[in-house]
Amino acid sequence: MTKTVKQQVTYFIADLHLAQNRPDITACFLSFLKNDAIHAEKLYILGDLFELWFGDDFQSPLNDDVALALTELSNTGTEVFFIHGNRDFVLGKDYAKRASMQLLPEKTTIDLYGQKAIIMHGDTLCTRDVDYQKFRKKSRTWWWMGLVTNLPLWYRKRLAEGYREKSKNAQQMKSLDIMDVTPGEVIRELEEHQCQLMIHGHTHRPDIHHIQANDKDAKRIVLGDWYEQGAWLKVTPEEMTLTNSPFV
Ligand SMILES: [Mn+2]
Repeated sequence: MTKTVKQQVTYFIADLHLAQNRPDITACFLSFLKNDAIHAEKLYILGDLFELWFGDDFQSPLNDDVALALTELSNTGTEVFFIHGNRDFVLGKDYAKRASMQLLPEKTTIDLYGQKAIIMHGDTLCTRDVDYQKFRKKSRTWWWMGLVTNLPLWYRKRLAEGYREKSKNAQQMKSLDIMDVTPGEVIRELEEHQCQLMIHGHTHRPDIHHIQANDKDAKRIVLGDWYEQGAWLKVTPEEMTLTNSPFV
């Protein structure tokens, strides 16, 4: 495997929602890995890489292609990190290993070219969505995880698909406000972790927000989703840029 020379570049992506029936998204992702991420030192995937995850024992051409492409990227010297999203939170150590991704805790602080940043999927910031937070709390417990991962695969598929339908319907009923982050929760996290920079996805509202935390200027960067185009945040020691890339 040939190592390639890496630039001082770090990429962040989230909410690709890769699915068998959306080859356009997968194609855009694979081209991003080959043409962009390959030049970077690090790639952080902040959750919802997959639309659904039934368990690491579920084999599909899509899961294989993604694992292979990420492994090829890692082999060139680009480090790949993964934080779970609400769609793929049962993605486990086995698949992470196959895809050469390093699993990170749901809230992680990193050194981003001299600046401390907190990174996460972003669903925990939506505290006004009480029903979802209740489900989240339950589904992250060891007993729930143990229970679910021991069910037969066909039953897990049915559960996951049912969960997606339910959450889609519930989302239509909820106000746009509830679906966005709670501003106070953002500030609380920045202050708890003594950070002036937060990067997350989940809300599908890409933007760079200038806010105040710890009595100083702070930034909250929201990553875009991949439903209509590729979307990533490129960070260098000089700048941070949100970019869209049309599907070809
Ligand atoms: Mn999400």
